Amino acid sequence: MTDELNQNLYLNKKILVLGGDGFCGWPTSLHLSNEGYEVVIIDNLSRRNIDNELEVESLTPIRPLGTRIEAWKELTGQEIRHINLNLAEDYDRLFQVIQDEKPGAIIHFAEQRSAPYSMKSPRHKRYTVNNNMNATHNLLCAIAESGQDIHLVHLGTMGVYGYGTAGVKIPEGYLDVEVKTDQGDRVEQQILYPTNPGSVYHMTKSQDQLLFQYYNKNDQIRITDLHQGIVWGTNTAETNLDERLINRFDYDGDYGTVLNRFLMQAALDYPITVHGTGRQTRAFIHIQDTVRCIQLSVENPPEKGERVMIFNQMTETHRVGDLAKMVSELTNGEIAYVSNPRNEAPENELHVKNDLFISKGLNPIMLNRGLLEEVTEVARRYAHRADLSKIPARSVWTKNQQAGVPEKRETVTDQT
Ligand code: USQ
Repeated sequence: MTDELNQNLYLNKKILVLGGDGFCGWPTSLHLSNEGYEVVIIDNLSRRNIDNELEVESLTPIRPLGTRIEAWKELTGQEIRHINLNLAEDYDRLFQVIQDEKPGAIIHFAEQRSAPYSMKSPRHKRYTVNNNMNATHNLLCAIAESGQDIHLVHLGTMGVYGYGTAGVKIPEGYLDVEVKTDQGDRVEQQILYPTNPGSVYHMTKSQDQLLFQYYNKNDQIRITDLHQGIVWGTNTAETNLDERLINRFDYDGDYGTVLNRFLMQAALDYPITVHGTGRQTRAFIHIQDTVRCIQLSVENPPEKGERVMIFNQMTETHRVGDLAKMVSELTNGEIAYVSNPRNEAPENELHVKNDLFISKGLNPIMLNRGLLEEVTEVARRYAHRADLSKIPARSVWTKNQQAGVPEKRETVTDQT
């Protein structure tokens, strides 16, 4: 029976990509479509609406989703469909889509993904919790209700672990522990690695883990949870095919992530904003590897009844300050040590296992001069689109933190 189910899952090449218009979702949709999957994007365009709210745009000129999809069809003959629905609010339509489409897999990117955005105000905290928790729960509930054997692949985060070290490399989701029983015996167990989120956003992804554990146990849903590090880079083989397919490049203080921000800052002759000491160590992955990892997960589903499969989707770790120095050397950019707007440890070590993806065939792309220069070139090409007043990170974690504004830009940014 299990073999038969596995076979069906393998043969069913229809995939729903929830959040398929976003930074990771769009290149993943194209990659899977290119690999012969039938892709249906489900997206309520919330990320574009947040750009409107924040009065900022992607540095690269991303086209409307309809134009992107048309361009893809024109170039490759492959059809990608789009269904506009709000997962967190429209359970009935979500259920109907699953009933109608009968996908083999669903990839779930459809969550608010910025830590600074999630910390801006009570409204942003509440939106992030309501949106992310309801989206994930509605999805699990609908898959269970459908009774279909659908493999759910979720984009989680390395941030669920916190960035500390317990004297061991961070394992892939589960920690071996030894418990002393009442009788004094020692029993070995594996538990979910204790979560230690650093923002409301990271907290929602920690909560997701419990939802997965429960629905996996109760309804035997096959689930893969990808604990991804910080993504860098912009384009992939597919988004590079035509300018109409170009991927997002977030550079603003809320959505821009650290390495892409440093490269963009240097390209625009803006100081490279290192928060605090710069001795924070984080995990990284290139966007091209993100899409490969998603494909590998789709093609290696857990067995029916197997516990949630957790992969650490990262390829290397770096200290933020070392990245700043590397970018500075590459570009002659100036480094500014600014106030850290986040409530985070000033320094940490980070050692992470990523054996599972390597065992499935990932040949990691490591940080290299050529790829760093490619991002810098993209940033230079679209430098005229940048609004410098949007660069500093102004979302503070508590009243004790201050915005990360480089000193000599204080006057410029305060005027805007
Ligand atoms: N940082 C700077 N200067 C900047 C921006 C950031 O020093 O201009 C520092 C931050 O203080 C932090 C580190 O760089 O110590 C990483 O910040 P980030 O914005 O690149 O990454 P983060 O907020 O952790 O979130 C991003 C994605 C999120 C994903 C996460 C993976 O937005 O969706 O889950 O990376 S991870 O960091 O491994 O948890």
